[in-house]
Amino acid sequence: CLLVAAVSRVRRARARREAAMRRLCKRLPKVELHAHLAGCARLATITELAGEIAAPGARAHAALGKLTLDECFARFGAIHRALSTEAALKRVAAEVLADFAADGVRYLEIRTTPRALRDVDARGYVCAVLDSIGKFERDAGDRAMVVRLLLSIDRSGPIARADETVELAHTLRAERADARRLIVGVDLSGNPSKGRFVDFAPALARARAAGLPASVHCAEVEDHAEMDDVLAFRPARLGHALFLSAAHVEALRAAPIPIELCPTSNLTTLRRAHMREHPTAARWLLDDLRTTEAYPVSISTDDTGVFGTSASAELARVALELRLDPAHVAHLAARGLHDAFEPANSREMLTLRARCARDATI
Ligand code: 6MZ
Repeated sequence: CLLVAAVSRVRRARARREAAMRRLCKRLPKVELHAHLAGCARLATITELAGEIAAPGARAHAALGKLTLDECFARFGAIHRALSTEAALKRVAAEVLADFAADGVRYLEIRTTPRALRDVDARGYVCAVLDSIGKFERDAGDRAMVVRLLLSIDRSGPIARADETVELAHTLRAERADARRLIVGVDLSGNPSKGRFVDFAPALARARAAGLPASVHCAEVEDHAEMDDVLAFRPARLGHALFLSAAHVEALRAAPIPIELCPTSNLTTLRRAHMREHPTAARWLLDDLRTTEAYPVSISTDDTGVFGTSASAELARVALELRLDPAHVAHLAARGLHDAFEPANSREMLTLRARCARDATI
């Protein structure tokens, strides 16, 4: 009887500690560098849009749980079928920005793959996203959240489309002042089992030459030869970076490239249960706790809708499972600000850095 009482006291204390950590993670100013627009669409909205146009398969989006990478990509296909008009895109974009801001994200780099919808072409798609960001800025103000945009290149698509996306970024930046300010980089993503990095490297290099740095999804599946190519290219940031050889780890330690770590997304597709089994976290975050020599890692959501998560939930997951202390959590929450594609000395960045420092009290 005494033992039962002691166990339940310990459980209650743990539940209180966890609730306090979740509250802290929600309250802290956060930076989100790796979020795909369509993957962050609200489940309810996609289900509603799918109902409107009766897109077969989109309703299957409802069941969360263990997803293989292939199942994730089937789900993106279903979301894309539901998200098929300019109005739907603007609605989803507005909701995604509102959700991140409400969760306490203060700097968001949202990324999306330009594509033709039923009523607009790829250019119209990007313009609709820019308009949505503009509306958010007018309604909420950049005091709420600074938003920037990366244009994604889908590695499972044709190389010609990658060239078109880079071209589109240049054209829009030349023609629209908001595009010049908001489009700050490109991303290479898409099904990692399809396409080859080297085929897309020339488009990424052209973007870089024109001032648009790249974040590259890499080592989401095991392919050491491709990771060699990615490291030789030296993108400005790496997404995931899960399956690395000893030589890759050594090269990154010698010359770090910031890593965007997506806890729930990775554990789901790797079918692992605990952050200690997360290869990127175990290698870079836990090491840093021991050495204080911080490798540049930021915590991201990847796809809040598909993985049923949020920026504060990802931070809390890392904090609780790796038993981080509040000071470390506060540091990690806004860590990504150092690796943002928005220039470090821009007016927005200077204001933001000061504001995050002020609000990151624990
Ligand atoms: C690779 C991913 C991804 O661009 O239509 N995407 N690519 N790995 C991941 N991890 C699970 N999560 C999302 O958003 C959806 C697209 O983002 C990429 C895929 O290309 C997906 O189709 P947008 O806004």
